[in-house]
Amino acid sequence: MSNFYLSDNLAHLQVLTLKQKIEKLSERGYAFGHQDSTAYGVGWRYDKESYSSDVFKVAGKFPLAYGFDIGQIEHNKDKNLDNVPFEDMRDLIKRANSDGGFITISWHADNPVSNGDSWETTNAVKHILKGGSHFEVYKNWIKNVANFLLSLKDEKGALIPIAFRPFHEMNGDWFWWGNPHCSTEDYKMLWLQTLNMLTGTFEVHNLLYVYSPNLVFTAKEYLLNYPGDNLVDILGLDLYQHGSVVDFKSILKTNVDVLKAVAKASSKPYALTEVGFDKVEDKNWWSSVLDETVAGKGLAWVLLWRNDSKKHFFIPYLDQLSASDFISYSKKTHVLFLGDVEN
Ligand code: BMA
Repeated sequence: MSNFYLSDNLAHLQVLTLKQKIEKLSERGYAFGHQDSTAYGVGWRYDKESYSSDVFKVAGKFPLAYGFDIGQIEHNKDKNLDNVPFEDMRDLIKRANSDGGFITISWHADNPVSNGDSWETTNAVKHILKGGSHFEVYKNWIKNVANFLLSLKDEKGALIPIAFRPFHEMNGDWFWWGNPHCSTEDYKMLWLQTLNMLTGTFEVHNLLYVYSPNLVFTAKEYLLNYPGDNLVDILGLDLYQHGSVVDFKSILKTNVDVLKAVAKASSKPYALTEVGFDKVEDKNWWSSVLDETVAGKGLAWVLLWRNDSKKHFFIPYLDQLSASDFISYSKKTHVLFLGDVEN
């Protein structure tokens, strides 16, 4: 059931249109998504001359959902934490958008108190809330985030709508915004403060807000840090295979069922905002593990993580063990790639 409510009540029309596009496509299947898909892959990097993706190299089609990460924009750096120049990222976002794809952005922010990276877990959340010692530092970071988001314009000069996914996997212990390092109240306050700063102070109105915990077993766990129905547009979930195929299928099923139940109760679209099996060491992973578990569940998109190198990748490269299954999988009519839905 769709509704017109958005977390940002001044959101531009194209934000609502994106939400509706996402809802509509989820009636037919799920969008296939990939992180940094066109920025680099195994053995290559984008160089302005050639536009590609490991998804395209193997399956002959581009993804429908494009993930990017703005970690390091907080310091106004030229490149993100994985060495993608922000200038290129902007061009790739424009291209994906004009081709009919949609964009989701995560933010592996550094620790604002210790200046370590996202995985440096010195307590920081309470210090960046209003009244805290690092509030001004944080505000300045959000200004840099806002400037980047406001620079994403299409060829007609209209702002590109983005499914923004800050402070993800907050129920894990690996990021400074994770549960052991801040209370759930402070997490929710951080979400509200960030949304208010972006929309109010810096007038960013091209975002849908996506909430994405990691592994859960119950709806109660899923909702532990949930900022509220009026502050979230899309419900997400991140989950990776670490153990056996059998275990992962059962965990994935539980997680998708929880996600679906919570999302149905709040009438919001839902997605697997990160998923994958690093190095895909299973020949039939795409058809027999991923699709068999997630097909027909009403998910809006399923986003595989990045293809960094032969040591860290989530999409097969040519000749990789799972490449031929990936090709069959990509032909399924409910797995939606670029060109499969009307712009
Ligand atoms: C992680 C890994 C890291 C990367 C980070 C942000 O899951 O892929 O290598 O820096 O995501 O993209």
